[in-house]
Amino acid sequence: MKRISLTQHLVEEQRNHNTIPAELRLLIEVVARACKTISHAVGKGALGDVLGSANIENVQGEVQKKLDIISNEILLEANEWGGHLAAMASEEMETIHLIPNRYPMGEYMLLFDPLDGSSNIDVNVSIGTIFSVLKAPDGMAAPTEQDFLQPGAQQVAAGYAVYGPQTVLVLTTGNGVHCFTLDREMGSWVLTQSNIQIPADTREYAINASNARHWHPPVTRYVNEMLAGTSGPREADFNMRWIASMVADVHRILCRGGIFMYPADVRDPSKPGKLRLMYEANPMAFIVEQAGGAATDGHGRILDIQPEKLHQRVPVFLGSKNEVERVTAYHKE
Ligand code: AHM
Ligand code: MG
Repeated sequence: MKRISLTQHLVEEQRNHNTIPAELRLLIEVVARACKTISHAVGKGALGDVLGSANIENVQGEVQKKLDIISNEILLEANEWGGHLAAMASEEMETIHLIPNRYPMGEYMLLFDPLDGSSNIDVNVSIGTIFSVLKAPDGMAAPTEQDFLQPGAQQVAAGYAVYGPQTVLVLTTGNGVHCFTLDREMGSWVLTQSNIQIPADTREYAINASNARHWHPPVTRYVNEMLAGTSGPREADFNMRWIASMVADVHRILCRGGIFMYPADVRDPSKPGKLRLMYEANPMAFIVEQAGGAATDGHGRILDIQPEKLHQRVPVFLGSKNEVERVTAYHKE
């Protein structure tokens, strides 16, 4: 098999489709390199003194793990000096991170969830990094939080890495979704799947069912109909999977189809769901749509939402198109 490296893929995509200018290519390669470093730290586990809590709360009010902080630092340091970025924003930081003025400023803005699936870090279950790339508004002098508040449809690139039995990087620049596997001996990303397509139909769903008593009626109806199996209105049996790492759940859906849900519920109206629009929902929605799937907040397309706050939360329904459309239709009835 002829091996195509991430660099070769990016160069060829630029040559053939003109979607990856040099600065964006640098950005993607720097993020991919940072993911390699994070993968290495994750893989050390107890041998690396990286497990456990850092006993600090982040802006979301969640206690940070040591690896959350380490991964955040790795991404910040890797991306500061290249001249490709104007600013960064992270799920783990309250405010945006400006590029120190000893370095040149570029035209892109990078957002990330440095280590998604934090509750799985200490128990050796797959976790990952999610990232999203926006263009700085024309004529922007000093970046502000406001400059980041662009609908997901304006992303120029998005991707995630999964640190699991294999370390993989999944990427889109708006021209399909491609997967690279980390060759751990060589330290290089090798293209292992191009133009991934999510099947439109599925018999597999993912939701944290422990919240069932708090769900809104359309979600309860949708899940109950699946639970009813062959004798219910769907006339089919469904399987359930919940890894509690969005990266790993979404990756499974990219590989074999499925629907992933983190709905809003009747509890705190100021927290519609758990997942964050800018660091989780938008990049995953971009990837899923590019793979032929769909992503909504139960009402409309996630990528069309005009963000109001950097850390805003959003309900998420994504994956196989026909199922996402069905649960979205239930919200309209
Ligand atoms: P995190 O970014 O703090 O890790 O939280 C996001 C994670 C997602 O990866 C996952 O889908 C969800 O939280 C799991 O939630 P729950 O704890 O309700 O199972
Ligand atoms: Mg997360």
